[in-house]
Amino acid sequence: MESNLQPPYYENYAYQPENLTAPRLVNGFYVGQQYASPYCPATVPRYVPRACTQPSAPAATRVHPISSPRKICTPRVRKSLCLSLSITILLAGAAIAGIIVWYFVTDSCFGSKIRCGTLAVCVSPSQWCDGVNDCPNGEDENRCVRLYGSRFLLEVYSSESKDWYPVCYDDWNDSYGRTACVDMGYNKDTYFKSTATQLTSPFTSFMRLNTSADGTDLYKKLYNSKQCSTGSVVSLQCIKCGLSSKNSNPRNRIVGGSAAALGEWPWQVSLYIQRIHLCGGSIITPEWIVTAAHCVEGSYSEPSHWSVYAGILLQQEMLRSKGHKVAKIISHPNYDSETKNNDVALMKLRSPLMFDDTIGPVCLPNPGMMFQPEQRCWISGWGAQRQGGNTSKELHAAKVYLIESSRCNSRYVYNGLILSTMICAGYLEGRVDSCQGDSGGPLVTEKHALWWLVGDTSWGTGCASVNKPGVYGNMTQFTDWIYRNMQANR
Ligand code: 4AZ
Repeated sequence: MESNLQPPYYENYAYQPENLTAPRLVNGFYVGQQYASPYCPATVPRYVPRACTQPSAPAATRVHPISSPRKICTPRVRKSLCLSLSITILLAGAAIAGIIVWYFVTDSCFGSKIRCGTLAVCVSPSQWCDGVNDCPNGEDENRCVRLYGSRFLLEVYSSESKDWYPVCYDDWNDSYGRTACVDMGYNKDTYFKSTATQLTSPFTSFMRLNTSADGTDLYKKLYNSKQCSTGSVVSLQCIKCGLSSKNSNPRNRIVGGSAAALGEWPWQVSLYIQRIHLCGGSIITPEWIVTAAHCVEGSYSEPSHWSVYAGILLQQEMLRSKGHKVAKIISHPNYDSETKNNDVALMKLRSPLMFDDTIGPVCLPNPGMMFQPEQRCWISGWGAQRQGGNTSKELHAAKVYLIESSRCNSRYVYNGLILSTMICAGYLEGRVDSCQGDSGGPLVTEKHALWWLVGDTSWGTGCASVNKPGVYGNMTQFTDWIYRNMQANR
């Protein structure tokens, strides 16, 4: 589990117009709003040859004057020459040692090279997604596909032009769809469907399948093309997600919410430690739960201590059943317990959940998805129904609205504490909010008849107080990290 972003990476940010035409990347990098990325900046120093070996013999033995006339080479001159040579060699040695330490401690990928996962192996950008495994674990051939926007447009990264392209539906089939989903980090068993989508906007370049090409590697079969013969591109859904079997109840009775119905929020889970509900979570695949990093901090990071309950509304019912055991907990490596930056974690279950009307995954937001500045969302959980209260006996949910970060960061609200990995939702007038025990649980929105995970409940000053709305992990910032970890821990 590592934190550095690896191209071809793709971040999506809230509050951006969904643009299906404009290229999102320049030279393989997102050109929209960026947050400081620790990943190989363009300005890193160019590769410095490391073959700077020094003779290991004492400096004095290396001074061999070709001819040393006795008059010049007096003992005094020889002594000072030796001294200055020794100092020079010592300084050079220290500099080389420094460079070597720096090389291993910091990023060893000099110049424009890209690191293979967490290994000290680097490859050039043109080796990424070129159909050849150049990294020891093949990391350069993972994550070469992404789904773009709310219509799940399949896009493939081209190592040649260092950009993402939609894929022509010509000759596409479910087998290719499954391969692309597995590359993203999904299990092949969750594969849902590939559909032909008419592009409403003029793309100028596509990826096309050459079915007569040798081998089974999807990426070796793809080539750049100016058009698709069918005129349509692939829309790919790797999991049937975001379906609620009930229309959400618009009554506003969490704090200020109302009791939920079974199947209304089928992705909501209750996370238990020793028969006590501690946090909420959201199902994203049969095996993976998204929650908050602060829920699994310190002594709570031991997977065997946790039980996960899905498809149950009442806490007393959970106490009567066994729940699902947790195999692995992965906390965001850049989670900061002080600032709550990157407050997200993944739980991998020991056995997969069986999906039905009451248990099912929420959709992870795709890059390029737009949320309105005041998008209507919902929060749910078994958290307290008032500040300082007990966790609630039944699942509650409430309607909240996103609050723009500029507003949420204003002096009277959170005065600059809202980072790009956070998103505010609720009401500045108070009354409705998440509270203790809702942490890790979902902030969702409905778009194009599907429910999407916008955030995970993270923090706030009190609950439902004036000018102190709930703060959630900004899921659009975490999807790449989530896929990368699902991929690496399958
Ligand atoms: C908590 O401690 C917590 N009002 C969750 C949400 C909020 C505050 C605290 C937001 O779990």
